[in-house]
This record gives sequence, C-alpha cells and structure tokens, in this order.
Amino acid sequence: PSVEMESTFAMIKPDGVSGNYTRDIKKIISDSGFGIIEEVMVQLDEDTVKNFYAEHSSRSFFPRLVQYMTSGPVLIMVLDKANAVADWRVLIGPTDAETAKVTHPHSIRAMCGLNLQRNCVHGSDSPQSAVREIAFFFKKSSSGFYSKHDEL
Ligand code: DGI
Repeated sequence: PSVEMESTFAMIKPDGVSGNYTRDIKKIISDSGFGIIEEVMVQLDEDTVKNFYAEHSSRSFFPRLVQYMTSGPVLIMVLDKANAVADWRVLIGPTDAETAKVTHPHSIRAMCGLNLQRNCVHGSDSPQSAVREIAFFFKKSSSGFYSKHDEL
C-alpha cells in the first residue's frame, strides 16, 4: 500500500461514557475511516491517571484532573488509519470544549464536552505520545493483537 498506517491512542472520558456518547463517537470514528483495533472499558485508579498525566503533575489543576478521570469508567481504544494521530486530534477539536463549541462546532469535544477539564475525549498529541500511550495501556502480542495490561 502507498499510504502508511498509523496508530493513535483515544479515550472516551468518564462524562463521555456516562453521558451515553459512546455510540455517536464510535460512529464518527468509523465514518472518518479509522479502524478500531482494540477497545476496552476500564475504571482507572488514581495511580494510573497520575502516571498517564505525569507531565501535568505540578499543575494546580492536577488533583481535579485525577478526581475527574477516576470518577467513572472510560473507554480506551487504539485507532488505525493513515495519519491517524493528527486526524484524530482534528476530529476531537481544541482542549477547551467551551472554545470548541465556538471555533470547531462540528468537533467531538464541541458535541459532548463541557469545559477545559471535562472535555469528553482524549487523543495522543504526537506520534511519540501515541507510541507511549498505546504501550501504557496495552500490550501487543507477537501476532499483532493488542490487549490491555492485566493490572488495569
Ligand atoms: O492533549 P489535550 O487533552 O488536548 O490537552 P493537555 O495535554 O494540555 O491536557 C490534558 C488534560 O488536562 C486536558 O484534556 C484537560 C486537563 N487540563 C489541561 N489544562 C487544564 C486542564 N484542566 C483544568 N481544570 N485546567 C486547565 O488549565
């Protein structure tokens, strides 16, 4: 094939799952040409969130972020497509869902997010982040299948 497949890490955050947006989001994912390679519903604990968002650990909002991300189950996914990382970031829209509603009204965060913190979905921000984040949540078998780490 002339186009190279890329994988990105995506997550439907607690208010996306509890607000029943999972179906709509997965339809957007499929309609946009992504393959959902693996998906698992998990309840994240504090340590997992703190490790995942370690780069933000010194920020004042960190405790609130951890509280929010552990407030209910999330759906973690590996998405495949050519240019998956950048294209998924475009689909989800800006970090602040309030901004997204104004500047990117058709984005996923505009559809189901509430504000800067409760923004409904996650997407890796670079190919390097995608590699780290996929490996953070999933192990890959020799046959190429992903499964979540046992401790999750
Ligand atoms: O990659 P993004 O999720 O778009 O954004 P990010 O990596 O800068 O931040 C990670 C998450 O941390 C983001 O989805 C929501 C939360 N966050 C970022 N900045 C703030 C924030 N939460 C609060 N409450 N306040 C912030 O300033």
